[in-house]
Amino acid sequence: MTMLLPWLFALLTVALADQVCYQPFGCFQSDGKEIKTPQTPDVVNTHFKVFNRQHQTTPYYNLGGSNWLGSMNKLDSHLDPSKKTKILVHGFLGNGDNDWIRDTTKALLKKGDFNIIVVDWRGGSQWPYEQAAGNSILVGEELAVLLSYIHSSGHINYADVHIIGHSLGAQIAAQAGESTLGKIGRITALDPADPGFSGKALDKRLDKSDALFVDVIHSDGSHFNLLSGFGTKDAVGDIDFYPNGGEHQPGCSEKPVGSALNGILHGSFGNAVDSFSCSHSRAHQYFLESLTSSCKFYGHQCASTSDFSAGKCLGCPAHGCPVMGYDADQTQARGSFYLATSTSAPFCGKEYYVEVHVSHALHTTYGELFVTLIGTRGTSEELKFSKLLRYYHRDDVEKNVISTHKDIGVVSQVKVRFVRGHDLHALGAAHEILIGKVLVESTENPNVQVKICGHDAHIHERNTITLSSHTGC
Ligand SMILES: [Ca+2]
Repeated sequence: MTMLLPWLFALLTVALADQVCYQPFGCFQSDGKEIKTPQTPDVVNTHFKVFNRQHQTTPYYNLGGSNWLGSMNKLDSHLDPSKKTKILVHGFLGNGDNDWIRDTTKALLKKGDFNIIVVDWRGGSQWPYEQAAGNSILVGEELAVLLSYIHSSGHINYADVHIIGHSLGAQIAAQAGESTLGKIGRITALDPADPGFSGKALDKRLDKSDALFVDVIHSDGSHFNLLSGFGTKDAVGDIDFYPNGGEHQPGCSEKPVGSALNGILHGSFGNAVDSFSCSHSRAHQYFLESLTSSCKFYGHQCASTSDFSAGKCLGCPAHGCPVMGYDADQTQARGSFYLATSTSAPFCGKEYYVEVHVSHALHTTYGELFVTLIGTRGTSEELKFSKLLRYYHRDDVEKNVISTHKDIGVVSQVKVRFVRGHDLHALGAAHEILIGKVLVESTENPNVQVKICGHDAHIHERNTITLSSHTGC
């Protein structure tokens, strides 16, 4: 027994060391892996900045510093209780001056006469991720304390509060929603952070109980590998949108280390996260575009990415498709919704379902295809058709939903370009691809399919051919 006592003492010390308490925000534990205990509130140094239509670029009031709890009444007096409140929260490596926060603030104020509060926790959002993740839980509790105060003073209704958070900011929104006594109105989670949160108990991560309505945009849900995959793939909201499958966004080359270093070297460390993970940042870009564009990101209910790519979920029901972004709350639909976007801004476009049938005569090759659609109303930009480099065997059929910048009407011709891969997989692969036919349909009219025959046309690597025949295949 006496031998055990030092052991017990050691274990107790570890347990205590893995918990910190910062009243009135509560006590915080490490999970021993991806979540460290938070740094002190002084280090995290959270600021709450109030903006409105008269003060869109510099804060009307900036609450922060070591005595901010004693000054909550001053923030309070800068809110208009007759207006709804939008709260913006940045994520890992971000800060309250990030372009997307500034641009979204202005776009929201154009949309409506809101109180805007920007939560700036740059003191706690930096490397390493595990520390930022731990700090985010403290920031969530700080926000909950502030909201509870403003609510008790009669300056907001919880139901009129809408928190928009990116990455760890979405988990901060969840924590705040969890810890306020009344339910807040809405959380828009922009690629909510995955490591340290996915799979945890509901009170430790974003879920649909954190607000009356929770909408989620998944843009970087691939498996986390320190370079990408920062977002969760799990459906965690009332409504979850998976643009382009939700794992990897078209137009993102995902060369994170070099791009991030470039950002840091050029003094834009705060924006380094944007280059660090292009797909992760697309979520807030899509949300911002939903505020400023008349084009709608229509989502199609579907069981999986592969079903969507295979054209099984095209079209919209009679009551319409839900819309990703700001108008996501204008629907009664619930579940997982899929859509395609363009590869560059503006991202919202016109979706087409395309099938490429490889010829029976093909010798196996390895590469990727790009297509340009030519229709009655114009020509699309060149669109990346293959999601990744892949093998093409004889009689293969590749299916995908792609999005063009503009409505090109009924498609009559298609240009196909073949780019052969040059890695080890390409050893022995043919230097050309042969096309049997291409089928195209607009997602709005899934019953109208255009067949364009390839007649086993050969496309040599890096070459493009235009197909326009509609007979003989
Ligand atoms: Ca929760």
